Amino acid sequence: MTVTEQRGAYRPTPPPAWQPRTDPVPLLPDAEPYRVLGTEKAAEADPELLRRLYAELVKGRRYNAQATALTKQGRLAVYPSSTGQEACEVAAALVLEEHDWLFPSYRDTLAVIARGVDPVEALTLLRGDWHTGYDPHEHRVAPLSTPLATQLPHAVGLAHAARLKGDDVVALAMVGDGGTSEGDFHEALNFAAVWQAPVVFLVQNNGFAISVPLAKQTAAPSLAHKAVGYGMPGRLVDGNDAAAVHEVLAAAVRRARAGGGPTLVEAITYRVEAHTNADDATRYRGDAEVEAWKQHDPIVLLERELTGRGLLDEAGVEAARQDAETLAASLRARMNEDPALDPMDLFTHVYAEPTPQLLEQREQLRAELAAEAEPEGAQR
Ligand SMILES: Cc1ncc(C[n+]2csc(CCOP(=O)(O)OP(=O)(O)O)c2C)c(N)n1
Repeated sequence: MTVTEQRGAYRPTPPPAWQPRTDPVPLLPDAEPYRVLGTEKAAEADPELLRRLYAELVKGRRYNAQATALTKQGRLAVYPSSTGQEACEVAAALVLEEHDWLFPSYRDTLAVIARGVDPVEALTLLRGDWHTGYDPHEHRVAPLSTPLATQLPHAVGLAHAARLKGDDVVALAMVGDGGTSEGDFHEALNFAAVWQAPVVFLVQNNGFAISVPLAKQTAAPSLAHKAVGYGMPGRLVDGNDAAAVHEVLAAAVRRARAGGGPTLVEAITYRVEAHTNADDATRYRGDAEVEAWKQHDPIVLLERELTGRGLLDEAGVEAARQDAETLAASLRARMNEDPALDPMDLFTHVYAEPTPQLLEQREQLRAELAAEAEPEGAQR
């Protein structure tokens, strides 16, 4: 038989040991982001939960505005506003049990305070003070992470360890669309799926990584599709629909708690403000785009649903606004007090056992401070 005849007769068969590891079809995200508000599904949502979400969204929006104002007054070094993304922030916090863990990024202050962290302590890092500012163990909230995606392997490690110990803990880790390009994102998702760790990954796709639009970040059909490559379900949700985000995250948390493994949730949302107070967003995007997203505002969507169904009246709207004003007033007053800082704290908690160099530097600073504290003329 000639080679050509052999080729003609060749029937490809898979290598003997090969079979698909899992059926990819159930892992695929839906074609459209999941929505609840303004659809028939809204009737099934718990009215109490919707009202709670609403109150937190209104407070969150006011907190964002106040924190941004504090940067202009020199009271806060930097603030990455989550205006427009409040539904993701609040749903992520409310969906967890007290004994679960939240792993936020620098943009997620609202999720952190909605989980119970003191609103001023949550800003410590962004104020330029030392360390995290709050005790991560008190409310089970990891430090706000500035290095992109590094919080994700931490979340996986904690969740996996908890499972090994038999603790009923779920970790919810938040990351931006830009963060999905980091190696840490890949490593975290891979480990989580291989170990079936009880983790929920929430990607807030807000359109930009500073000035870099999503189109330059990935060629994937959606960020949720990335889940399939790791062997976990990917879910797409309207990130401005608080009821939908809560429902999708709640299902993912239940699945993780029951031993079903991790889920990747991509919430489609929009960063209405600039990246931080140090950014000029008009240099890379137009007003028309921002305006279009403002028409799909998370607070308006929920308020319309609640008032339309008689679950919220004008007095309720006013009460939520008043609560938000009280929070903002307290934030203003407390942030306008100069924090009492001890420069020697610089050396605390760097290492369990300070290095000789650190000890030497500590003594240098102590001597400098003591010399400064001496009364005028005493040094001459
Ligand atoms: C490892 C790392 N690389 C680069 C940066 C600089 N940086 C800070 S924010 C940012 C954009 C992140 O965008 P995205 O993940 O979409 O989150 P968003 O700010 O939109 O919430 C970059 C590149 C960083 N903080 N960490």
